[in-house]
Amino acid sequence: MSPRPLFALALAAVASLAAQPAGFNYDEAKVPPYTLPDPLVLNDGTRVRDAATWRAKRRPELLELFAREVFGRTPAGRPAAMHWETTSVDRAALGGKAVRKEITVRFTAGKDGPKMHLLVYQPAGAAGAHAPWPAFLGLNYYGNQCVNADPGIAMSAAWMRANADFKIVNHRATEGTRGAHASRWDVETVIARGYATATIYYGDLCEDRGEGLTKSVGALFNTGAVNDRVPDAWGAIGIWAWGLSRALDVLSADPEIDARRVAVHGHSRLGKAALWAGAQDERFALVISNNSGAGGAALNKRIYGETVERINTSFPFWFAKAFRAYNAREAALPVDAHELIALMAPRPVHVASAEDDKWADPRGEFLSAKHAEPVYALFGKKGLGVAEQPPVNQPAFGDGLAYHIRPGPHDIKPQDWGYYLDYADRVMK
Ligand code: GTR
Repeated sequence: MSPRPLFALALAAVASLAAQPAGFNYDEAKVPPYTLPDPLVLNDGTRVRDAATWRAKRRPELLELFAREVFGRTPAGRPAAMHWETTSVDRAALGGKAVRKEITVRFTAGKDGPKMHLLVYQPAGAAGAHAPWPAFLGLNYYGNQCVNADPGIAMSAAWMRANADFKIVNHRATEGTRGAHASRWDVETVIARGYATATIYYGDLCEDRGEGLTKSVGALFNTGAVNDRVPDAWGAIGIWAWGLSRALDVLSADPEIDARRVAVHGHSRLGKAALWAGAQDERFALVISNNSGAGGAALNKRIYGETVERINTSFPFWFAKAFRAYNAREAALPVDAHELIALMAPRPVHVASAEDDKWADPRGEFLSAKHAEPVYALFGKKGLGVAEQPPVNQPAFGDGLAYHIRPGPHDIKPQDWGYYLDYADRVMK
C-alpha cells in the first residue's frame, strides 16, 4: 500500500463506518415479523384479476401512493421551453471504437436557467449499419468526466460533494476526477457489446444537499425548502428521476439511438432514482437497480440495515416530507418496494445486491423482486424463476425479473455490468 496521509486514512475509516452504521439490525434472526400490502388489492378492497384492471386502476393508485407518501409529486412532461444543442461530436472517440456526443439541455428559453449536460457514447460504425443502438442511461456522481478517462469529455463546473480521494477541491471537480468512476461505468465493455451508454451529472438537476431543492430544477418548479415544502412536494430523488426522463426525451430525438430500447440504471441513491423514473415513465424498456437499498429496491417494512427514520434523518431532502410520517412506523406505510418494482410490469427489472452491503439489505432487495411476481403473472410472465435468493455469482435471469448478488462491497463492478449486459441481451436485443 502506498503511503497516504493520516487524514486520508481517517476519512476512509469514516466513509466505511458510514457504509454500515452501528445500532441497526444486521441479524436475520432479529428481523421482526412484517406484513406486506398485496399489490393486487385495490384501495377499495377489491381484487385485480387481469392486466387490464391493473393498468387502468391499480397502477395509477400505486403511482399516486408513491408520489403522495414517498417521493413527492413529479410535474407532468417536459417544460415547454426545454431545448438542447449538441456541443461536441467525436466520431473517433475511445481509440476509434466509439462515437462521443455532448449535449447541453436547457429547461427554460434563455441561457441562464437550469440545464444539464448529457454525455453519450455509442459504438463506432456507420449509422444505419447497426444503429439505432439500444442504450443504457444513468446518472453519475462526479460529473460526466468521472465515467471515463477520455480527455475529450467536458469537465463539470457544477458544485459537488466532497470526496475522500481529494479529487474534488472546494466542491468543484479537478482533472483528478477524470475516469475516477470508470470501473462503475465500464464504457468500453458496454460499447463492445453493442450498446450506447449515456449519462448526466445528478447535481446538474439537484445538488445532493438540502439547499439543492431551492436551486436548478427545484427552483424552476417552486419546490420549496427542505423543511418548508408541502408534504407531497418532490425531493431530490424525484428531481433526479425527472432528469432521466428529460434525457430520454433528448435521446428519443437522436436517430442513432433506439429510444424503444433504453435501460435506465443507477447505483445506490441513484438506483432509487432509476426505479422511480422507470416506475413513472413507461418508455424505459429495462430498469436496473444496483444496490439501491432503503427507499429503493429493499423492502422498508423489513427491519434490516437502513431504516426509514434513518434515511429521512440523514437525507431529509431526498424524499417528500410526507415520508417522514413513517419514521419508525414502517408498518403504517401503505406501499412497499415490491410495488415500486411491480409498477414496471411487464417491462423487465434487474435488481442487484452486493454481499457486504448489509446496509442496503440484500435479502430485502431480492424479496421485493420476488413479491412483485404476482403482478408480472398478470402479463403471463414467470418472474425470477427461483424460489429463494440465489447465492453469490449465480444470477437469476428470469422472465420479466432478474436478480443477482456478487461478492464485495457497495459499488458497481465490471461483474455487475457483465450480468446487466447478459440480461439486456435477452430482453432488449
Ligand atoms: C447512504 C444511504 C444509502 C445509499 C448510499 C449511497 O449513506 O444511507 O441509502 O443511498 O448512501 O447513495 O451511496
